[in-house]
Amino acid sequence: MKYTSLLVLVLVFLLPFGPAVYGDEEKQPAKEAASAAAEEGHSHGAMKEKRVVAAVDADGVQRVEVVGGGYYFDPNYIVVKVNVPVELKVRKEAGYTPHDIVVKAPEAGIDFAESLGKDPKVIAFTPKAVGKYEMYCSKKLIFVKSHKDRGMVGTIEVVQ
Ligand SMILES: [Cu+2]
Repeated sequence: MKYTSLLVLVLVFLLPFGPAVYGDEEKQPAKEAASAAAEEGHSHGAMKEKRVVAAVDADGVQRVEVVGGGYYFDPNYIVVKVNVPVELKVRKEAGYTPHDIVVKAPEAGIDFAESLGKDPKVIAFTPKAVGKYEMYCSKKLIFVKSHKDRGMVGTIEVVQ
């Protein structure tokens, strides 16, 4: 009962404002807005670990591709070597909901917040300190749980 009212609330709230909230997707039909909103209501993002150990390319750069979507990062556990340059090639799954990828670990030389688009974007950094650092999506719609709480969260582990 509670769940149904929440879903109705989300739908009622989003339908009229959908295009305004997601300014970059104005041409999406309202029908998709409704299904996107419905996803907000019942997704319980699987939190399975998808681990990748970055390989060092011939040019000495560790490259990892990351896809973000509702509500996951794939992979969501990325192991990289300290003091070796990293390039994360990030993009968003097809669809309506905006996502980003954020890591705030300036003490480790990792400090970025990038919106995800359908076209890949490269985030470059060189990790300076061994440790585990959280990556997450900072998006949140009013009245519903944040994307992070729904499973858009993961770890960058920097190893020796
Ligand atoms: Cu997100």
